[in-house]
Amino acid sequence: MKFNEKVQQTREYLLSRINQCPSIGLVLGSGLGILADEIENSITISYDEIPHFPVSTVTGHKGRIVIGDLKGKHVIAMQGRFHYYEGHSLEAVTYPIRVMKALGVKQIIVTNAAGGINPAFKPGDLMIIQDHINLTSQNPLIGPNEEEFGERFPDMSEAYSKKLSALTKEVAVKEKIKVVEGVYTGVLGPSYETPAEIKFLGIIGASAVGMSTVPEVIVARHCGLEVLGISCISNMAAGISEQSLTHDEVMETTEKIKAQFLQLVKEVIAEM
Ligand code: 6GU
Repeated sequence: MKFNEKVQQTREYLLSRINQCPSIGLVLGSGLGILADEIENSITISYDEIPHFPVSTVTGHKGRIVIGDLKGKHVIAMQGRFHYYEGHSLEAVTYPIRVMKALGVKQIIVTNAAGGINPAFKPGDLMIIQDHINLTSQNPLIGPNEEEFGERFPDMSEAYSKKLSALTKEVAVKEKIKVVEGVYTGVLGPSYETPAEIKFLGIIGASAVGMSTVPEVIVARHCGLEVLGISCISNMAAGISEQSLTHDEVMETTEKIKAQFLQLVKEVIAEM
């Protein structure tokens, strides 16, 4: 079946379950899925019910979408995303972005847990993503161009919306939430980086590193979605702090920062 036909079938199915189309999409990273629990008048659909949707496996990811109202906006949230390191193709990893576009979404907020490389960062910081470096040696747009979605050579000169970043900074000041800004580097994982790799990433301009977001943002820009990216700095990367890295530390820090993360994103949505 042709790619766009698949997306249309997924869209038809979701439309049959909802009564209003979302305008904002949320991709919720490790430990940040709780934002979806705040959505009102919500309809929850697990990924395995949705035609052509991949199924998630990593712990801390629920694997469902929640559609409803948040701060006066109609939103669609992915609680649990797909990662390349799980063995999914990049087509699968980015499929939900195409589905959001097909449902009428105009803006997306992508969130993740990331390792801090900028030595001024602290675990628990919220970082507005200014830009990214794709270090995956992969690109989700490889293959015949999906003309229905966008052009062959999409511009990435403003991958992350300056307008939405500025809005987020304003909201953070108003809400007295500390935010930092920086460049997110996307790698494949699943092993964390060595200290030498982190030193290299720092030299090339990375502020933080993680295993998601880049493929989704490439596909989002291809189809013209406006993107806001927020990283929760869950730990410092290898060699930046003495501590060795564990997924448990990532989950513990996100647990602590949850309240501020929720408040920030909700107030931003209110102003979008
Ligand atoms: Cl240190 N590295 C990567 N690749 N992903 C992470 C991380 C580090 N910390 C949280 N996610």
